Amino acid sequence: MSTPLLGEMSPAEAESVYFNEYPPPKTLPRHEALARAFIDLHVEAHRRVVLVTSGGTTVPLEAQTVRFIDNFSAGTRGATSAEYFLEQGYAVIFLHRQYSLLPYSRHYSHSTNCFLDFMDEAPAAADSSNPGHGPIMVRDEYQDQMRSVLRKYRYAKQNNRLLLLPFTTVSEYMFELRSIAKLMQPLGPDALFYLAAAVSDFFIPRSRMAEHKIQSSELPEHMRGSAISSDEIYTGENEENPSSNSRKLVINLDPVPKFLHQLVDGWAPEGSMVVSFKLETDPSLLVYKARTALQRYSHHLVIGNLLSTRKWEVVFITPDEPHERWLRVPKSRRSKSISGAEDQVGLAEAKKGNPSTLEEVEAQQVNETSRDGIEIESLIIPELVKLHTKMIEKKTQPAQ
Ligand code: 9Z3
Repeated sequence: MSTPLLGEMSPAEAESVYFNEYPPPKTLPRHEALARAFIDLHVEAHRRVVLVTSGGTTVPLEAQTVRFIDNFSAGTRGATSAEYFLEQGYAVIFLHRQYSLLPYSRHYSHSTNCFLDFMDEAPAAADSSNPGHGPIMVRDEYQDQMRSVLRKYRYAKQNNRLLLLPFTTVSEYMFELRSIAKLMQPLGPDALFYLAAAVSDFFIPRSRMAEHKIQSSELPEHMRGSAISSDEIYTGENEENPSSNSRKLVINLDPVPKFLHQLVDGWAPEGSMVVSFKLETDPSLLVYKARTALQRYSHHLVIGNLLSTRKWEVVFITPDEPHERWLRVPKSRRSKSISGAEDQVGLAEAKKGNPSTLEEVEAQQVNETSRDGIEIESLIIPELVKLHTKMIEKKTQPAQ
C-alpha cells in the first residue's frame, strides 16, 4: 500500500506527520522568546495585535540547498498593510520572507526605490576643516515624504509596536506560524491574523529529498549515491515525443497540507479573527475559489485578488451580508504598475453592477491630501479594522 499524501489525511494527522518530518528552524526558540515578550507587553496594554505574514516561501530541492522553487511575491501587500495597521493603533508581528520588503524601509529599498537616489552631497560649510566633504543630505524634493516615513518608523520602533521575524522556506514558515499563533492565545479576540504571504501549495517531503546537490551530468557508477535514479529523469509533461535520456529533472511535489484548518480550529486564540488571501490569475475563478476557501475553513474573511490587478482592486468575501464587496482605487488615483493590467479591473466581479463607485468616492475622501497614487491597503485596512471591532464587540458584550 502506498503511503497516503498529507492532503488525504485528517488535518490533525497531517499536522503531526508534517511537523515530525522536519527539524524546527534554528531561529525558532529565539523568535518565540521575542514574540512572547512582545505579546505580553501588548496584552498588558490591552492593545490589539495583528500577525501579518508576507512574501513568498521557498521550496528547497535538496537538503543542502543549492536550488529551490520560489514565487513572485516581493511582500508589498504585507509590508504596506503593516504600516496601515500600525497607523490604526495595532501592534504588528511581521512574519516575512527574509529580504522581502519591510514596513517603512520599503519606500527606499530594492532597485525601484533605491535609497541612494534620494540622497545628495551638500557643499561643505565655508569654515569646514574638510572642504571636499559636504554632509550627506536628503534631496529637497524628498524631505517631507522622508520625514513623515522616518517619524512613523521611529515611533513604531521606540514604542515597541513592530516585531520583525524572518523565514525562508515553506516549512520554516509553517513552524513559525504555528508557534506564534499559539503564543497569541492570551490576546483572545484582540488577535488578528492577516495571512498575505504567498505560501507554496507544493513541496518535497524531507524523506524524498536529495541530500546533496542534484547532478546534471552522468556520474561514474561508483560515485553515484542515492541522489537521483535514472528513471527519475524528467521528460516534460508537454512534450509529445519525450526523449528518454535527456538530462532533465523530475520534480515530484506533494501538496502542502492546508494548515488554515489547524490555525482556525486550534492554534489561534478563541474569538480571534482570521483573514486569508486568495490569489488567482483567471478572473472567472477568483470569487468562486475565495468563497470555497471561506466555506472550507469557516474563518472570517477571504480577501481575493488577481495577480494582474492586485494593486488596484480586491474583493472581501464574508460569511455575512453583502458576501462579496469590492474595494477599488479610483481610476485617476491608480499607481502605475509594470506587471499589472488595468484593462482587467472589474473582470472578476461576480455580481456585476456592485456599487463599487461608493468605494471610489470614499477613496477620494480618504486620501485627498496625497497627489500620488492611492495604495489599495489604505482602503483594505480601515475596512478590516471595522470588521475586527465588530467581532470584538460581539465577543465582549454580554448577550442581551
Ligand atoms: C496574496 O494573495 C497577496 O495579496 C499577494 C501579494 C501575494 C498577491 P505582493 O507580495 O503580492 O504584494 O506582490 N497572498 C496570498 C496568496 C496565497 O498563497 N493564498 C493561498 C491560496 O491562494 C491561501 S492561504 O491558496
